[in-house]
Amino acid sequence: MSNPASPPAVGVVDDRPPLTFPPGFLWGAATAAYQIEGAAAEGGRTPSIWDTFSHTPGRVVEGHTGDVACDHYHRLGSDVALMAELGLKSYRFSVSWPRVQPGGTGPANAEGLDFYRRLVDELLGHGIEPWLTLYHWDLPQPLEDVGGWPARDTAARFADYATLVADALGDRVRYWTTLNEPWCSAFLGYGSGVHAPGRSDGADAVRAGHHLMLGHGLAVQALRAARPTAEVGVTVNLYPVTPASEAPADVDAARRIDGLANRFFLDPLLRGSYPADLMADLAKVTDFGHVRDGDLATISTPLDVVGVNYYSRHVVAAPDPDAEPEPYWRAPSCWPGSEDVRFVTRGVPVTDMNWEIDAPGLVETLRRVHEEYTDLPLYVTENGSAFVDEVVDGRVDDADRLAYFDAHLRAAHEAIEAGVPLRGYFAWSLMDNFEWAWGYTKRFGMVHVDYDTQVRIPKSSARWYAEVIRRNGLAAQ
Ligand code: IFM
Repeated sequence: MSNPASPPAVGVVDDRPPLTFPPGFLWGAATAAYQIEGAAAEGGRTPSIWDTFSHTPGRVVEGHTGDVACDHYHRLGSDVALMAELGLKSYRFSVSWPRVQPGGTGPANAEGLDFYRRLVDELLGHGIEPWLTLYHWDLPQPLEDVGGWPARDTAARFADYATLVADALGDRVRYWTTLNEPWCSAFLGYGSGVHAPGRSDGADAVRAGHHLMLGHGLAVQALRAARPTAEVGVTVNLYPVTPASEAPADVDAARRIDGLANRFFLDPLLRGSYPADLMADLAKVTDFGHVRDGDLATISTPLDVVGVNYYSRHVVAAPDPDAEPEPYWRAPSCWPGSEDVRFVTRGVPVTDMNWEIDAPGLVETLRRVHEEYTDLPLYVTENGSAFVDEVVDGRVDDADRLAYFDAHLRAAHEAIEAGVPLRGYFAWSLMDNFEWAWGYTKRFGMVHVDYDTQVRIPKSSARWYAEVIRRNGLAAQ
């Protein structure tokens, strides 16, 4: 494969050295079930909250749904062959709960499990390590109908589901992630309501976050009981949170958002407690009466690995003292109790999601998790960017995305040199897919997908990444 030109821009002298990653570094790419599989009503699968949400007018841009998505359900063989061509060492995918346990309770659906068995066998046959995520946001709709994640019972249902999947696939899957980005499930799903199930209640969002973590802890125990040799972890999406100025009010705004975005999850999962300042911030939203004795011990059940998803940084400022009579923050918010904190843009380059590109933030994030929370092996389980792509003569030259990966891999290497036990990196995403409330309008893939024909075209970033994997590092520029 060719190694297309990498950043920086033409005319800029680049003396960056080649970088080599530690032996055995796990190079991968990630996807999620609802974003790629399609076959929404096939093989015994029943609706999840995302089927309901995406079929509700006005919820997803242009009314897009995951009904067909990338049709991966029917293209598993050729998709894995493509992964092998790119030289992936690992593939991180998620299991669709309503495909393997329709309705979210009761026995497993053999046809659903067979799909994942075939996927895993195909991966292993190509020497690609399967990395399985149990929950990437597709709660079976009947569980939402009886309360969803704000209801405590959902945590127990999740552990039952974990046992079904471990019994079926535990003999061939080594790496298990319980939840992907519980912040999104809780605060986008039940706070701002921009994600499924589209509910907007701060107290429900906080309860959902707690029960997601409780479900995680119970699932870790279930996985260990079913497969003592499994390597089990959780994936959190983390952001450095920077105050817009050194003014005490801005610094306090950063503390609050850091509490909700990062410490709400890191502290219970890795320290077995909620931060006192966060609980004080949330006092006007909830009395934490949903937390029962023993929950935090369950939530902090020891793990083998921690997954970090990193995309960008938050820069925040204190509430606007001149806010209008009907302040913007009356709208449903994903920051309960801190709705009035302002998110500031710095004018630095952004991706097509309007997210600031901030590679040093990855170093900061990984160092923080390692230095403040855990000695466990860390994996970047997602990192990537959406940009507008153009197919020209059958090629997609995605120089922006390639530069984003390059900068973040250099950051990952810097973190390793600073002592972080970073063991692997998964690009988000293997291929363009259903970007939740944005439907198919945002492209994160290293592989371009034509949604009319389902033709896949590896972009320049994919060819470049293949070369990175082959060298186990970055070439001198
Ligand atoms: O597409 C999502 C993914 O499902 C979870 N992490 C962030 C990605 C980009 O928004």
